[in-house]
Amino acid sequence: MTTSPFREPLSQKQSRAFEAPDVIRTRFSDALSHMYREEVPQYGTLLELVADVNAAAVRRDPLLLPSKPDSARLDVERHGAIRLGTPYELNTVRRIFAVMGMHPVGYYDLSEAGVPVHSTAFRPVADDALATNPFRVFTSLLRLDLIEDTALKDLAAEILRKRNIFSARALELTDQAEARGGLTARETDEFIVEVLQTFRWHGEATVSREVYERLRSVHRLIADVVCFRGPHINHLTPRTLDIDAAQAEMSLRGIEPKEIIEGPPPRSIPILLRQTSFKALEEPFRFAETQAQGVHTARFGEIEQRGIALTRKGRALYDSLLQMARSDSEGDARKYEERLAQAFKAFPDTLRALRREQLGFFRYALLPHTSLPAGETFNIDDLVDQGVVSATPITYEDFLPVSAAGIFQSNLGNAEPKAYSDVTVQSEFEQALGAPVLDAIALYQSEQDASIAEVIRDIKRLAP
Ligand code: OOG
Ligand code: NI
Repeated sequence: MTTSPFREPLSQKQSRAFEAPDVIRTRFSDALSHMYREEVPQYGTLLELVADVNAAAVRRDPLLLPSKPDSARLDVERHGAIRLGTPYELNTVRRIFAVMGMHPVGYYDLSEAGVPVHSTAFRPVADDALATNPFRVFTSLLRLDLIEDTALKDLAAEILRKRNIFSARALELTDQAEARGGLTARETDEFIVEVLQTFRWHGEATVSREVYERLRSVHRLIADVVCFRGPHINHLTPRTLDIDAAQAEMSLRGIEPKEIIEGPPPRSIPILLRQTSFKALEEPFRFAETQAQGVHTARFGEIEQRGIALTRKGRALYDSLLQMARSDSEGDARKYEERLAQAFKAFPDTLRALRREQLGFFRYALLPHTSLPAGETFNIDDLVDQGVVSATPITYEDFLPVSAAGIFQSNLGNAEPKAYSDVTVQSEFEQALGAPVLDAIALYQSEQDASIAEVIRDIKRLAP
């Protein structure tokens, strides 16, 4: 077992009477998926499309199916996103997700890209929890401090102060889970129903048309976060094995995808994350007071393909090559794709090079029936080259700030983004959250290190 420095706080205290956090997470993710399919029927189309594309991809090339544990979780794998308004909301959401074995990983500052939020991703952390169900929620907190108009800022803060996005019972059950160390099966049933309420679409705004329009004219995102009774889940993203095929198939099934796929270009060895989305749909709602009808666009669809997690060195190379392709704003989407492909020629594209140059993370394991080398010190790369040890890419479980900004922009109607000139305020975010965010790269590193330590231990134990 991996000796990750991170231990599930709940499982330690857990007794047999409690449902495992993995089970609660899977049940919640399923329930959310059902609800979202009802709310946004195109999401159902997306799920069918991805299932078809994945099946076809594996038929064409069986090697495309990731090795375990990735292959086993593919059918249940998805991520969602919510946007919150206050520190209290973020703090409480953290506590709720902890009950499901999900913890904040990473800090994403989107203000540089003209989106007035900062974010984290709640996800499972331990490798066995990830293997069971890697459900993640990209969670953003609105930054009212970036709004210049003080009167409007105060108004928004006042509206947010008055709302309560959690049911009393959801809060009670969360307290209970923390105090006792878990939830029973019956409490879990209730917890899921109650927490789902926070994520659903509420067809009534908390504000008048006038206030909605005022907030919307500053930034569409601000109206989306401030004017409703809850942080409606705004997308749920299934994972595909072939995003280029999925992108092409979207148009064929009457879904209009955004022009470019975010992230790295197509490669033989996928790295990090590639994503595409379709535009937000128009949903009717009622304004407060007059009950007049309005239409709001917030919820959209997204598909993603995941590849190997990169080391700090690999990530630095990725960031610089992406920057190179993006710095030149000439031309259309096709031109951008060409520049991207050109720039990424500098990124090694074989497993061996990614491993040898320490660009990607791998999980190592001793292969059965091999003759073991003797000795005191071992070089893991040599052991792999000698055919004694296998190296399986570790999947990237996180998000990418530039891609996330692109996704935000496209569903906010491609308004010309203007960057907020501001320093990153991770410490403020963590204060609101009530906990530090975990460092994603450190998590991958510790998984890789633990697998190497186990290999060496095994060799020393088994070698003649
Ligand atoms: C979140 C957008 C970011 C992703 O996959 O990068 C995201 C949002 O629009 O609230 O989900
Ligand atoms: Ni997303």
